[in-house]
Amino acid sequence: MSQADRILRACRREPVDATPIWLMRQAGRYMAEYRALRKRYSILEIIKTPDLATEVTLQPIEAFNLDAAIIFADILPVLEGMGLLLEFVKGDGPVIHNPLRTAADVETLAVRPAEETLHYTLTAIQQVRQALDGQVALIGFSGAPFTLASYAIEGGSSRNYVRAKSLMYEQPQTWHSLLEKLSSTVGDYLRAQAAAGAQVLQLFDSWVGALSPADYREYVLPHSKRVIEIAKSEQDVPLIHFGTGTSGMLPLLKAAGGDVIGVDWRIDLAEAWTRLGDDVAVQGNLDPVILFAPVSEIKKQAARILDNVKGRPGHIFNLGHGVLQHTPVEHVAALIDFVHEYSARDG
Ligand code: 1CP
Repeated sequence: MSQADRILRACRREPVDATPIWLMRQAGRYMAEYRALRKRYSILEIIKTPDLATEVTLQPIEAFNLDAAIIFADILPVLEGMGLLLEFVKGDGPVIHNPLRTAADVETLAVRPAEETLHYTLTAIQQVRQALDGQVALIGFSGAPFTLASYAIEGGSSRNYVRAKSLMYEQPQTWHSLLEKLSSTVGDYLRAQAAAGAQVLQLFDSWVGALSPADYREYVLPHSKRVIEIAKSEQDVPLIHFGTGTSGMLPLLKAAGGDVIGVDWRIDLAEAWTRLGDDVAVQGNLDPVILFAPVSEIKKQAARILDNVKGRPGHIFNLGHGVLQHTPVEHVAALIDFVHEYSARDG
């Protein structure tokens, strides 16, 4: 069974020879190869140059025994295509220079096809697919409407989402019109990534756990649902629906859609799966900080997760969120090999 088959089968809850593993943010600053390239190019230059994006996507594939690659891109360039001015400021993270505050701001946002605005990522996907030659699966991704709206309204990262939530409660019509534009754009972007060769899609709703379940249901769920419907409208590509801090709303994430639900480390994976039900796969859920612990502790914690789901078909091993900067590279290698060895099954 190829590594690509392993993860594609797990998405469909079919038996596999060993639990597939990939890591969110598996390319990035904890790798020397990435830091070397970042000395010469900004993150947006890498993302917008298909040869560079291809090279970075393949760095962790060459270094580790991963079952999937994730296309090197970011969730925020999609906002540029809609008319927002994005910059990654050294040390400060992303900044949107013209954040959305009013109904008039939202009116000006453009909804354009991904082939026009994000062609560089679609080209990179074609190149990576060719390089991987069917051995390792390729994952495409996008930010989800809520998480993107939070950056577009706040103008950057946020702790409490006061501006975003205020707009949601004070101007619900403006909020829904923004999320409709985002869901059309994001759904189309994911559809285009599958058409370009992405074999699995992941929808990152990283910050949606900031909402109560009731607010998620009212203000977000219909829009995420629409994204997933559009994403799968041409091809039945498996989709992973991911968020953090979502233990109290897992069934709502599932109701919005996805073949696989991403689970963070704040809940036992078996408990999460019980809440979700049998008819969906799960991804997760090691705390990214465990990778700073001694290898013996990493193995103990990874074994606990694997024991927790007892080889039940439909588990993709991952962290509960992205690999952190300064994570020891040899710990990442040890985790990946351990998950394969410990979960190896006959057949
Ligand atoms: O070189 C750098 O500046 C390093 C930081 C970096 C990297 C490696 C940023 C800036 N983006 C990326 C690439 C990236 N972003 C990937 C690559 C593919 C892979 O996983 O290997 C992915 C999947 C993302 C997605 C992303 N960007 C998310 C969702 C995932 C998550 O971690 O929750 C989010 C929230 C972003 C926004 C973003 N991009 C970068 C920064 C510093 C931030 C802000 C994060 C925050 O608000 O705290």
